Amino acid sequence: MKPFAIALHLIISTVVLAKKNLIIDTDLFSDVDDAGALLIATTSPNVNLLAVSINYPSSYSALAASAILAHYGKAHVPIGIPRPLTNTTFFDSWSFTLGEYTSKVAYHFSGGSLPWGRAEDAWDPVALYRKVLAEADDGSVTIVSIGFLDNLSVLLNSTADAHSPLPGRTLLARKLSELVIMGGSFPFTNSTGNSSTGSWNFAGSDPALAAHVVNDLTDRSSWPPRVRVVYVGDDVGARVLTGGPLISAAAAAPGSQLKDEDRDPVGMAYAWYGYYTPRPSWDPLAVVYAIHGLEGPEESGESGLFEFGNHCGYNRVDRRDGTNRWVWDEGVRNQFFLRLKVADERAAEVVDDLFMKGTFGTVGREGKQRQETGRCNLCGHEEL
Ligand SMILES: *[C@@H]1O[C@H](CO)[C@@H](O)[C@H](O)[C@H]1NC(C)=O
Ligand SMILES: *[C@@H]1O[C@H](CO)[C@@H](O)[C@H](O)[C@H]1NC(C)=O
Ligand SMILES: *[C@@H]1O[C@H](CO)[C@@H](O)[C@H](O)[C@H]1NC(C)=O
Ligand SMILES: *[C@@H]1O[C@H](CO)[C@@H](O)[C@H](O)[C@H]1NC(C)=O
Ligand SMILES: CC(=O)N[C@H]1CO[C@H](CO)[C@@H](O)[C@@H]1O
Repeated sequence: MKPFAIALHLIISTVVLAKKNLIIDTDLFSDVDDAGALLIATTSPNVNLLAVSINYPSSYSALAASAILAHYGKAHVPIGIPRPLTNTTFFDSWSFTLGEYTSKVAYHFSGGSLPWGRAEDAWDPVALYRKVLAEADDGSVTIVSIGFLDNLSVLLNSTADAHSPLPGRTLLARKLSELVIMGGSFPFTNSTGNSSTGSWNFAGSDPALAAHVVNDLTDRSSWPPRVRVVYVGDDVGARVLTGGPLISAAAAAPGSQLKDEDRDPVGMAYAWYGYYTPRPSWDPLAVVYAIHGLEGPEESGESGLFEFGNHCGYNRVDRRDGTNRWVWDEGVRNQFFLRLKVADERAAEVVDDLFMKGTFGTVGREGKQRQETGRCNLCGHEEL
């Protein structure tokens, strides 16, 4: 090979090597940042998305995930959801300001492996996990949990099936490279008075199952130290408000010049859910870390986007209420909690940039609508 060809080959192999096998476990339902996280994961050139596991049983969650995956050209990525399915839609009984988006995305952007009305065709989440893990190379999979831990608890307890003879926990420990868990407060839940409330992802469904998964990870006889566990606490994304540029560009209000086919499902989701207002970035930042590590994407700058808040120890969740606290054990060196290393505004720019590039700037995207119409009024990028 000529030097140039060798250099090119090296670059290409590095890019191929850098692709991360990712599984996303999401409660795509009660907040819209899960949709933003899916946008980043489906449009990142660094990701090989193996599966999307949904941990909330609304049929609209599965259909919306399918619509989003298909829109960004990832219709082939399998989707799992627990049964029995309901047709529940989100209702904001906390502040009466938030809107519902999954049924609307599912209906208006219907597509992919689970088009409108076909939610029952989705995988059982645990069967899907077991299949995808069994097929992956050892130590090659990153799971990013951006919702409840229920399905992971069922997976841990699962036994041999057609996909693998291994118990769930052994299968996971063998295949995982990194487990990224969005949820918790670090180093501990601030319980003042009698109102100790755990983080949403730990307490919002079944705190005992969140405790089962998190506390199991400290069992060193089952979890090899090479499996890294990283917690993205509530503080990391809480004040990183994103989605604004995406809403303006791809989800302009009715009556604007924007053509229907140029609307973006995730932009519309942000518009519907937050009423045209940006949202915190808990889940997008968890996915950004899972893909890019501490440095973040190249947009983050020299110093990197995140840092670890600890050098040792592990997390402990209370099974009664989902509260958590860090145990500073010098003997445990594979578990970390994340802190933002840059200002909230800077982190927001990085996330918004990924949203915009994902929606408008992906080279070779198979997104069906734009491919058919061959145009994109709002794109500032020549590759489209
Ligand atoms: C949900 O809605 C679909 C479509 O209208 C219907 O076929 C299905 O039976 C409903 N499921 C439940 C649990 O109500
Ligand atoms: C899995 O097993 C543990 C006990 O080993 C139990 O506490 C937990 O509830 C089980 N998970 C599910 C989803 O049943
Ligand atoms: C815990 O919360 C209380 C009330 O919001 C606050 O005054 C206190 O500073 C907090 N403590 C810590 C350690 O964050
Ligand atoms: C906590 O609960 C106890 C007993 O239920 C009650 O007497 C006390 O007033 C409560 N404290 C606060 C700060 O709510
Ligand atoms: C929150 C939730 O829906 N958890 C489910 C995870 O998956 C198992 C079965 O695969 C269900 O029984 C749980 O309800």
